[in-house]
Amino acid sequence: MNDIKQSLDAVERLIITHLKDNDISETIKRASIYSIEAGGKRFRPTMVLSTLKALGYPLEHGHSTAAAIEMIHTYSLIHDDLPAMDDDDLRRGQPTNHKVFGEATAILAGDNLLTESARVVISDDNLSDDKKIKVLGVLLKNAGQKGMISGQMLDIEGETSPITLDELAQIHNYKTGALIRACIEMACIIGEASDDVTNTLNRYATEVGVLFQIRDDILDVVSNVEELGKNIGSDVSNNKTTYVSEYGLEGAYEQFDTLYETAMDHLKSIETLISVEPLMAILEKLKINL
Ligand code: GRG
Repeated sequence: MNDIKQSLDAVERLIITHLKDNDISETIKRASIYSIEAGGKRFRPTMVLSTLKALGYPLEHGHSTAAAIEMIHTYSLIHDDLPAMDDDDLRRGQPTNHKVFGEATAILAGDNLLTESARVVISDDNLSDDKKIKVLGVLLKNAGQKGMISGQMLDIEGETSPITLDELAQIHNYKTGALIRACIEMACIIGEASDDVTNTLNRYATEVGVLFQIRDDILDVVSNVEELGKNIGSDVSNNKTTYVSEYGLEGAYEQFDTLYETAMDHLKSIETLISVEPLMAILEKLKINL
């Protein structure tokens, strides 16, 4: 087992142990743990840990931060699935939180994951108070009105009328990009990266966020096409603006490849300063199944 995988297991245990420490509400405990245990790729914790590995810093120092970002991500998915938002029945291959526990409990489970994420970082004995404050500042900024929450609001407002590609990019930049950027920025604080390295890694993080979204849009179409037994490229069926609806499937693949090379070049520009391989591996992961 490699060190990132071992750390991801430790992060998982940290989240569950933290959530189990609730002798007041068994229901909140079960509902919060349910969505964490439902699975997921753990992409954001992997980004935190891979950045620390690249910086040559002990991975344990990133465990609480990796746990916190996954808790916030999971809360956002629970709330996104609610009837008032996307009204989804399945998430991570399992019934959504509100389908199992009811809407009121799902709202509270999401609130709980958000709130407790900060306490996980605060409880970390590996981090100095200075690092904790800086990490929490970045985490909460990107989760809140300067990040994911405003992105989600823009997305909801954009559903009622067609949006431009620039508006779409802005929505993604906040809705999904913000948490991804936070992973790198927090790891740079913990791993004491130089300003030069931090700046380059922040650019790389923005590119990873966009790659993540283009990939999601491509897979959405490809899996729908497979499901419906249709001919790839013939149909971008709903009228949502996506990278595929704007550029076509081939165009979206091209956008992906171009950005992938740019992100690789950014990493290569600092390869004498840090070990860029774990961050290159993230880019390679994004290519899998495309
Ligand atoms: C409700 C506050 C609030 C925010 C919701 C991120 C978000 C904001 C909603 C998710 C909607 C969505 C499906 C976006 C597409 C890209 C995305 C974030 C997919 C889910 O992330 P993955 O693929 O999921 O990392 P796993 O399950 O692997 O963790």
